Amino acid sequence: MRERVIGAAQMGPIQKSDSREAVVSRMLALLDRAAAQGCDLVVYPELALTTFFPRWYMEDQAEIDGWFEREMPNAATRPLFDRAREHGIAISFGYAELTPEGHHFNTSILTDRQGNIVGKYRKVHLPGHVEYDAARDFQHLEKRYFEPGDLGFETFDNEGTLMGMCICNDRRWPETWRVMGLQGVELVMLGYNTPSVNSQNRGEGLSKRLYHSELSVTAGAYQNATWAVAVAKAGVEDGFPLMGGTIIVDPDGFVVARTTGEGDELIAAHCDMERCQFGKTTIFDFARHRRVEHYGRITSQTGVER
Ligand code: CDV
Repeated sequence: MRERVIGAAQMGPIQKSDSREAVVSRMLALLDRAAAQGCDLVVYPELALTTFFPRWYMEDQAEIDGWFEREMPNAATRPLFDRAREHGIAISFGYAELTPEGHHFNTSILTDRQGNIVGKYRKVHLPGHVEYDAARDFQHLEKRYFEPGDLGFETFDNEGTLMGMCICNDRRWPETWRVMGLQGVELVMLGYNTPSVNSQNRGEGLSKRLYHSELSVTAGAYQNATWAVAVAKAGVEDGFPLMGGTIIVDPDGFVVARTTGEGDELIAAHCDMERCQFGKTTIFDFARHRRVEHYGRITSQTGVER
């Protein structure tokens, strides 16, 4: 399939007390809307099945593990896989993964249109901190609850489209996009939970936060000549606001569809994968133009050095 109809299924807030089943029923409603619009792929947010639990400081490992899924699909999510198969829609969504070996990851999966999982990604760039931080307006404890992903930025041929995933903070790192760009990626899917307020700078303002998100995604799409879908979980979760700003971006870096609110909302766009070819064969023809002899610092160093 070279032309895909892609749906971005923004989700409104999920409260701490909401069950997985209640959340999945909202995801099903969005999926039905996507089917009515002819979508063949639907992308949901990061940690789509629960509230953004890393804002809560927890010490009890059993309580922490309660936010994680031990298998996928499981009893709560099976209806989503079944409905997607009935509609012939591929899906991608994020969840907290607890592996049989006891590892904890912030994960996204991708299915084909028959409901088979054909791709998995585990978040590499984990923001936040490990211990309770009284200096912040609120906590962001991803570094406490998750290990950095161990799967890299793989791409997957999903029924003729080369797809890759990243998650939330990953979108702000050009390395994320370029590693997928170097595999010829045609569609990057990502979900996010981005607080509307900067916990370390409450004066920052929502418009700047929305701008930085859109800037990251449009630049990543343009510089790698790929379609991109960035999907928010938005609205106020137990008093903590998350921003919206869900967008679908073309390989020239232009936004072709965007949400308007902070609730459950489905947007869709016709995305011709052939449109990636112009950028990939001209200004971003990597084989002709990249100068790797000057890029050593990218992989040999993390912090700033002179
Ligand atoms: N879930 C996230 O990764 N959120 C980060 C916030 C903490 C800045 C983000 O990059 O949106």
